[in-house]
Amino acid sequence: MIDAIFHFPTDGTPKDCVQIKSGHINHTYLITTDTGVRYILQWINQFVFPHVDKLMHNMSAISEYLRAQGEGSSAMIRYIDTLDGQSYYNDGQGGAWRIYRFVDNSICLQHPETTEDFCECGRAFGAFQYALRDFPVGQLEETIVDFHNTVDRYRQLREAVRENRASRLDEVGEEIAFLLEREERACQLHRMREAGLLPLRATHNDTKINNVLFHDVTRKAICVIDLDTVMPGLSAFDFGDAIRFGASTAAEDEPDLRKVRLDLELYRAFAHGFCEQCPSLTEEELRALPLGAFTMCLECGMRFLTDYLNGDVYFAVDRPKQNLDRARTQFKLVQEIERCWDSLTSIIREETGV
Ligand code: GN1
Ligand code: MG
Repeated sequence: MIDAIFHFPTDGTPKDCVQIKSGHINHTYLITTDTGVRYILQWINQFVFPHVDKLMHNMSAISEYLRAQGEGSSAMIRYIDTLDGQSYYNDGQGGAWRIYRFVDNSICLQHPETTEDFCECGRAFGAFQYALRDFPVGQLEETIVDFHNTVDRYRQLREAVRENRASRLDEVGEEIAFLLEREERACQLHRMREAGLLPLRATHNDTKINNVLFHDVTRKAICVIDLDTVMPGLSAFDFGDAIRFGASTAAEDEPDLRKVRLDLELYRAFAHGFCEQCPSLTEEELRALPLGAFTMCLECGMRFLTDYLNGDVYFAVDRPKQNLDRARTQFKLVQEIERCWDSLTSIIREETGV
């Protein structure tokens, strides 16, 4: 049993502990007590999130706000304070831990099993964004500075190329050329954000389908989870990141690129659910959604490639070259988006009238 759990009040004595292997940053465990109550225990990676207090501040600001709005607003899990009243447990050895009660009847999908699942995922993230439409974004701490600043991500790539810490540069010439050719377009949303051409929203920033809890019987979304990266951002990022992960026909680290395609029916299903539940999106925001998909695939691929060059220090890997495979699937998706561009824009038009 992991000692950290004993620093929280639990119903019964912790008995079983199983690690849940999803996510590349934090570690997650399912704990069951002798009275059959289940908890999710998480170890927060402080290399990635050095300011755990900022992150927990955002959680409580958002949950208080949503609760005050009452019924109809997006549901949220509740973290449980430690026995001495802290929002997380500091184990004194660099580890920060937190828990919440497992949500009964909930399941987590690694991939949409039907288009309806993905439409429902869109509804969940759309509703989340809509519930926070008037949230004062200035109250949010930036848990990771410059998280979706694509200009800065290019700077980090160039630094990794210069330093070539893991001596892997020779392998990735083609990938680097691919990124440099697309730099201007990849940075377009960031520049529009800086110029104030798109509204700054409280965005989730990690909208993979496995960050939505579904009801195991009804398949309706219960709530969105993993709010560590909720920060001021663009709606197109949330839309695009969900498409990046959920509308791909293959796993994020699939080595056989022939299997990686963009599924337009899934794209449409997500767009339908997202826009239906987030009627506050402006016309400019709706028009920016396809560019959000392009930007998120490219940026995420660039982050995987940068980490590969740095020696896999950020994203957890369980085999060699996994980060390179991840980068390549993202670049294949970028090519798919370029190839299907007209369909992507007309689907948004058909779904929203814009
Ligand atoms: C990371 O750990 P996970 O899977 O929730 C990453 C996201 C990436 C994602 C790629 C804080 O999220 O930004 O899109 O991997 N989170 C952080 O799968 O960097
Ligand atoms: Mg996550």
